[in-house]
Amino acid sequence: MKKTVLILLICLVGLTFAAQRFNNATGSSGTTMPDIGQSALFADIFPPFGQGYHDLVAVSDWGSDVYLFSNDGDGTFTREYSSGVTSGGAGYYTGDYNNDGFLDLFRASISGGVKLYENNGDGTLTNVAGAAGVAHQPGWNKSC
Ligand SMILES: [Ca+2]
Ligand SMILES: [Ca+2]
Repeated sequence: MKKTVLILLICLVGLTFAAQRFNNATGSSGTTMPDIGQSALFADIFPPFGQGYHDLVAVSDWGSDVYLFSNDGDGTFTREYSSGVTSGGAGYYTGDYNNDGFLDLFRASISGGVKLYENNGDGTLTNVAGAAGVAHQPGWNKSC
């Protein structure tokens, strides 16, 4: 009896791991970028908020461009060109620095300094690094 239960448990664990596969959906999701990707994160940056569809921020210091994609909720993304976030970097970090309920973006860069983009809640973000006192950070900056 114990041997049968053990075999069933092993089979269930094996089926669970077998069901967790990843497929490359870059092309079908609309998130192709021509530059070498250096860092990326998923977060609820663009409206609508709170629906569980995290948006994508991908960046590279080598390409000097940032790729912001809003999640369409159907497995595809739309690139956001008018968000106000215009430059690449070594990485972005997200958090709600001003506690207004909208996730903001902090950009680190190898050569371009740091930027703090405050989320306006309407699909745009504003660089407030100067007002927040974090504009000039000499040297290489990197985020996770
Ligand atoms: Ca969203
Ligand atoms: Ca905020």
